[in-house]
Amino acid sequence: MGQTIAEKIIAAHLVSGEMKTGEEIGIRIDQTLTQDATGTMAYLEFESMGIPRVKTERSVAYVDHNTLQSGFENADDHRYIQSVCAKHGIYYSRPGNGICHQVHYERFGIPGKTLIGSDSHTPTGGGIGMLAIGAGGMDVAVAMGGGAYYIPMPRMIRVTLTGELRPNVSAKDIILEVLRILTVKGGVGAIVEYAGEGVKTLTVPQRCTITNMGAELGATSSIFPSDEMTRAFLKAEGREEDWVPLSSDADATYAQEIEINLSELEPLAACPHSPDNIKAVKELTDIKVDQVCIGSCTNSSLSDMLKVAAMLKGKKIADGVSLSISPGSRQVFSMMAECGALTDLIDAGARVLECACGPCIGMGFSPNSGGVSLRTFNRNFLGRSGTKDGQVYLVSPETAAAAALTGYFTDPMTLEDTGAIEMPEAFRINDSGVLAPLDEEAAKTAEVLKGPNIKPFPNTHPLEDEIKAELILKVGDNITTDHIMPAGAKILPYRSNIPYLSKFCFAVVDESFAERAEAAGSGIIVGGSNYGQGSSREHAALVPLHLGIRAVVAKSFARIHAANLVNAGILPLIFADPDDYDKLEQGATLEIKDVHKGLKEDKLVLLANGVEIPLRMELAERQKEMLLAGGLLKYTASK
Ligand code: MIC
Ligand code: SF4
Repeated sequence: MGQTIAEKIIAAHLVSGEMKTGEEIGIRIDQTLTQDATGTMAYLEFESMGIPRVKTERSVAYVDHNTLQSGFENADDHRYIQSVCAKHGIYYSRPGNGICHQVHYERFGIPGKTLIGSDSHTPTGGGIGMLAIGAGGMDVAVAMGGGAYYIPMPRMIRVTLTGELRPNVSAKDIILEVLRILTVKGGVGAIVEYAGEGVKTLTVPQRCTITNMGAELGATSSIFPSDEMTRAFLKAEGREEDWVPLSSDADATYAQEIEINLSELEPLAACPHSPDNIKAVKELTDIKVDQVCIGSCTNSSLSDMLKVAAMLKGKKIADGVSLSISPGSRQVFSMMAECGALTDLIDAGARVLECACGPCIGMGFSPNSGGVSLRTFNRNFLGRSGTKDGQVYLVSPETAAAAALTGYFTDPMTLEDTGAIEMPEAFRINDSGVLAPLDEEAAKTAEVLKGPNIKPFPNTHPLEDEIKAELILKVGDNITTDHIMPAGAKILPYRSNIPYLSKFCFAVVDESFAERAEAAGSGIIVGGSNYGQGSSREHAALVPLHLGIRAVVAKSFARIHAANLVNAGILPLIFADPDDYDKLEQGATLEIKDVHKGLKEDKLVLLANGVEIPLRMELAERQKEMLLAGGLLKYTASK
């Protein structure tokens, strides 16, 4: 039987399990990436394994999230990451060198290879034909140590693209259309493959915009074929030798198929506060805009920047609008400077920020109270911008530039077409922002530098046979990790200090949560469907662990978060009948008996005021053993 692209890569990397949808498989990992906000934890975890040198073909640590040093904390963390990389064989991409996903596909990604990264947008690499997956820091640490990465074998979705995009309609509109069709839950447990004649019209950076935002579908990954377009991109990066062709077999089968005619697509926007709340831009034109932010790992490539510069050239942004531009990488930034596009942006009134995540993770540029912010980013969750009542819309660079000019939501198709962007045949290559690790001899005596901000991990517990705890918090559907463990400029410096971070746990939902949980000593959280969607931050599991959370009972879970809970030794339990969710009240005392036996048999019963609520689990045998041992690190140590 024929295979899809992802199935071919999985088959070539399979170390355990059978490739049957839903069954756990282990795959060998060729490359890893981390970023600083999840990286400190990942490297502490790696160090605790006592392995002198990473066993991957290439591991890279990026510093791109915490680039505002308003105290010693981030600077200490960066120094720690740099020193740990030098010692253990990891490449270190310095702050200012760019956003991890952008730099990785420019400089390191290779079609056909596997990549896991401690960031949920790692699937960006699918744009050059990698099997790239977001994971928790502990899983990345294990992969750096040569261990396999485990996932349930995904089902395959094919999105066939026909036709060609019209002027001022862009790759962002394609993925927004996919989000409209599939929603933020539609990709859970799936790999989305793009196929059809339309694929040939999309450049690698455009493809990477689409695979990047596949994370918002909840998908395990997204992937494009590796074709002549991929080859041309790698050639322009001076890496043509890394190219291999990759495509699916004609008789490959898919669990679901979607078709999108690019010629009919129009500019779209994801409205507050969810990436799947899609409307056509032309329906929104009476909305006045306060802020426009262009950048992030979704839309910060050279072609995105040149398009915006062309639209703004010789013009001024509207008086009521504040415009930020964050180029995705030093390569993009220097090429913008070289060709004069940067001057056009500065002259038009843009505020140019450094090559980093910046406003996307709430690092500055929070909108005014109730402010409307149009962003080329990938997430518009409540409060993520740093302004709780901020109204964030996700749009293409073209729609963003149009609004910056007029001060209102404006369909860019109604503006004069500035024409297609001419891309250079070769990109400017300057890898001075990446530091190679020390050689093995020098590494032996190299020191790892830890500052006082780095606190030890929370202690995990072997699983108790009986859990009796208060239902500390009951939340609804689609709770994101930004709700559980918010980010932003005020809190991000403490990503290696779990006790301090814990004060902010669930603060956007219920400010008293952390205090109540700590006072109770042990607790259970109840959630709706798609609990834990969004980022890969394992802090959304480690912090609840620190606060005594023993189990989360939900209608369904997002993949990375469920894995992070298990890695932290917290039980992710599912209502056998989703309607039972309504029977539970915050504050109730909950009991689960015979936990060990129930875990073996995949069924447990929750007792709430005499009412019995049947629960189920979606756990592999390996994960059950891990829970019994008290999480991934204890489990690994016991082996
Ligand atoms: C995000 O976009 O939410 C982040 C910040 O990049 C996270 C990682 C983190 O919380 O550090 C992600 O996507 O995994
Ligand atoms: Fe950074 Fe935003 Fe991309 Fe996350 S989504 S990696 S915060 S740019």
